[in-house]
Order: sequence, then C-alpha cells, then structure tokens
Amino acid sequence: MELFTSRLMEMLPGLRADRAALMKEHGDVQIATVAIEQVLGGMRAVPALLCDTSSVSADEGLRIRNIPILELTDATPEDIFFLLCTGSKPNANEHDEIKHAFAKKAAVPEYIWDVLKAMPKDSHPMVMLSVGVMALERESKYRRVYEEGGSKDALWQATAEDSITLLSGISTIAAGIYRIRFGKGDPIAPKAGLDWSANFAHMLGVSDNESFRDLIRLYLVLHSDHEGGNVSAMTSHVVSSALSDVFYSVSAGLNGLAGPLHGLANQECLRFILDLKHEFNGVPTDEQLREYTWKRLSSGQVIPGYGHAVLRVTDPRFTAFHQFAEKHNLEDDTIQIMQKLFRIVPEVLKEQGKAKNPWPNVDAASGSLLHHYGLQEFEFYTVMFGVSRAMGICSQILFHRLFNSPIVRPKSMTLAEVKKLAGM
Ligand code: CMX
Repeated sequence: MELFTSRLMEMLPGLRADRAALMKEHGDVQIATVAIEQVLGGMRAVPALLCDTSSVSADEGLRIRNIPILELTDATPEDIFFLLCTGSKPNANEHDEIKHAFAKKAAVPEYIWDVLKAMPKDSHPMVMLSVGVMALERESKYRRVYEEGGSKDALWQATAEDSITLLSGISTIAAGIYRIRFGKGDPIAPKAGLDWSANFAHMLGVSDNESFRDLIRLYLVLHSDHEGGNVSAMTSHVVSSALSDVFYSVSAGLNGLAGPLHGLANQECLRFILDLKHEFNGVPTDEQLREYTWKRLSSGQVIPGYGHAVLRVTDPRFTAFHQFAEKHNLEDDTIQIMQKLFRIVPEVLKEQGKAKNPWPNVDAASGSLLHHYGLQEFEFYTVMFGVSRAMGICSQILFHRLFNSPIVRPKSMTLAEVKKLAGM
C-alpha cells in the first residue's frame, strides 16, 4: 500500500490548493442555469457534480482518467482501480503492490457466510450483496479512526485501506452468493497466486476455461466507472458525504444499481434474449425479430440494453464485448440473437422516434457472453456489475476525501413554488 498511498499523497496538496482557489477566487462563476424541465426531469444534464475519475460524452462514451475505455481493455481491474484513484497507470512495482494488496484481503471473515446463509433461500442476489457489504463494515478502519478523533489525513488513508478491503472482499462475497443462492455448494476459498479477476472466476466455480477468466477480467474493467451522475455513483457520493465509510456508501449505491432502469437491465436483457429464443424455438429471422420488438414497444415496454441517458452512440463497452465474442469465435443461439438485435433494434427505435439514443448500451451484450460460459442464472448479473462498479464508487469517494468535499445538501422546492415560477 505504500506506493499507492504515496501517489495519493503527492496529489493531495494540488487538489486542496485547487479547491481553495476555486472556492475563494472563482466561487461565484456561473456554470449553468436550471430549467423547470430539469427539476422535473431527473436533474438531467445539470452540471452540479464533480467527478475526476471518469467522464462520459454523448459522442464517445466512457473515458477513464481521460483514456478511452477501448484503449484499456487489456488492463487488469486492479490497475484500473489504481488509474481511477491516481490518474496514472501503475508502473511495474505499483502493479505488483496493488495486486498483492488485493490478494491479501481476498478471504472474508466467517461471519459474512453466517449472515448470507441465514437469509431466505429466495432472496435476490443483489439484496445479498448489499447485506454482505454492510456486514463487512465491521472491518472498517475508517470508522475506528473517526471514533478515535483521527486527523483528516488519517481519514483519507483509512478510506484508501477500506476501499481495498471492500473491493477484495466484494468479489469473494459475490462468488459465495452465487454458490449459496443457486445451490452450487459451499463458497470456494480464494487461491493464492491468482490476481483479483482470476480469483473471482475461480471462486465462482463456473468454468476453468482460460477465455472465461479473460471475460471476467474484461467485465470488471468495463463496468468499473461511468462518471458521477448515474444512480449508484451519485447515491454513494451523497451517503459518503455524511462521512459514512465506504461500506455504508457502496451498499447504498448497490441498492440503486439493483433498479431495472440501471444495473438490473443486464438481467432483463438476457431474459429478453431467452424469451425470444423460446418464442421462436431458436434464433428468429430478422422479420420475426422486428415484429417482436414492435409488439413489445406497442405494449409500452422498453427494449432492454438499448438507449442511454447520456450516450448518443453505440456504447464502446458494448463494442468491447462484441469484439470479445468475435475474437473467441463464440457461437450459440443467445450470442447470435444478441448480434442480430444489434442490427435490428436501432432501426426500429429510430423508426419509433421516442428514444433519444437507439444504440446498445453495455448491458445488451454482457449477459449472452456470461450465459455462453455457463453462468446462466441471470439474477446474478447485476451482482457482477456491482463488484466492478464498486471500484469507481470507492475511487470517487476517495477523491472527495482528498479534495475535502463537504456534505451534499441541494435545495428542494415545493410544487407550489415551481408552479409560481412558471406563472401557473
Ligand atoms: N426502449 C423503448 N423505449 C425507450 C428506450 C428503449 N430502450 N429507451 C428510451 N426509450 C423511451 C423512454 O422510455 C422515453 O419514453 P417516454 O417519453 O414515454 O417516457 C423516451 O424514449 C425518451 O427517453 P430517453 O430520453 O431517450 O431516455 P432516458 O434518458 O429517459 O432513459 C434509459 C435512459 C437507459 C433509462 C432508457 O433508455 C431505457 O429505459 N433503456 C432500457 C433499459 C436499459 O437498457 N438500461 C440500462 C442503462 C445502462 C446504465 O444504466 O448504465
């Protein structure tokens, strides 16, 4: 942790100086105005959040620390976490250190399994993940440092340490949930010598295939962060701004990720693909797919995996998964349906003319790839997303601790006040 912490320490004076200067000398510079449609419309496009770890543009999609995600598809997730937090890719020594730091914390205390095994057998895996992360809060160094009246420096350092405890633990917890919830047997212990994603693949116990390991690595990289305004990141940020530790904050964000318009969409995507396969007894023709999609739209349902609140192009993370399927020559009905949908759905959505973005997002492809390797319990897919997204959330929280951000407290208005402003 020494190299990682010293990188953060180097960043600290610059960040604090920037904050002080911006607040003192430029605090009254106007960035934007807020329209009623934004107040009523989910605060869409209101630029009121600071996020340095990643950015998402409408025409390009995700950049992590200003590097396009498609240039990072060979990285390890630990290196991505290092990059998210420090703004630089790790050198060889830093790579070894962060990998070792994750590996050291891979085993979770026995009480985690007691808690998860005591839950009803039909609990949703996302509930189990949120509960598992909350239970791990007992290990928080941050809370202990805070209770002992620790300095601000001690607090951000404890946040860094807690983040690695949480991230390493969350993959073990997630893999254990997969096994407990779906009757696969006892949780598999982490294996010495494996890195984070290889260990996650190992603990799932789904496949020994080398390309499955690579898919898990890619999955963790691609879902790691998506700037600060999405439901899970923003929720976690708000909770952590009350000086709650990362376990409270990430668990809160996971509860938002569990929503069907956010992280649960990947489960819905595979359900949609499997329904199609069932309905047409295999891969439908283009015409059947077009008709089926129209029927769904006419009944008021969305097409899962298509559209985005920010993106207006094909999500590069979808492209990365699509390329993975091609590179590894993955062929089965679900993958073929996923590929066909990519050809048909944008046409249909454009013709319908409602969705601002007719192109696929990351969720359109991920499920069919996991399904191909035998990870077919789609209620688990959002858990996989959560394991990865915890990286972005922790790095964003760490940024705000370094930056000395205050508690979040926007102003709300009554409906009567809004109507009065509208002249109603
Ligand atoms: N299928 C059908 N209709 C869609 C659609 C889709 N995939 N995407 C958008 N629309 C509709 C919206 O429901 C909305 O209709 P109403 O005016 O009747 O309410 C209209 O098009 C305009 O919506 P929008 O401005 O284009 O999209 P939003 O920013 O409101 O919503 C999202 C974005 C992702 C919730 C939406 O596209 C959707 O529901 N997609 C399907 C679910 C999904 O794939 N979610 C994963 C998101 C990925 C992530 O969170 O990272």
